[in-house]
Amino acid sequence: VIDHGVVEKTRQQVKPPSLYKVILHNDDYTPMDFVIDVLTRFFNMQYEKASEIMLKVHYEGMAVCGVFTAEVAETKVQQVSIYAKEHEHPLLCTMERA
Ligand code: TYC
Repeated sequence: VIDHGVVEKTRQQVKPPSLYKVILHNDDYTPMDFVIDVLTRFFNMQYEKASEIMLKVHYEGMAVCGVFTAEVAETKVQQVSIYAKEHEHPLLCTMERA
């Protein structure tokens, strides 16, 4: 019996995207209500979850607000930074590889 089927060997060429943690940092000046507003506005959190994360940042110095692909994480960092500047608050938002 002769098998004329085509032999194909494919590489796994689609790798999962790298993920990034978006981090909020504490400072002494940004009002607590503003941080809660940021978390509800840009991270789609309910008020209760936003309050919890805000307090974690306040007491522990920083907290992860979410984990995203690079482009989404970069957009979140930009949106938060611009929004904080517009309101003249020193709130710092950064990202790091998850
Ligand atoms: N530490 C701030 C205050 O006491 C509140 C605060 C929370 C600031 C979280 C920044 O990412 C932050 N008003």
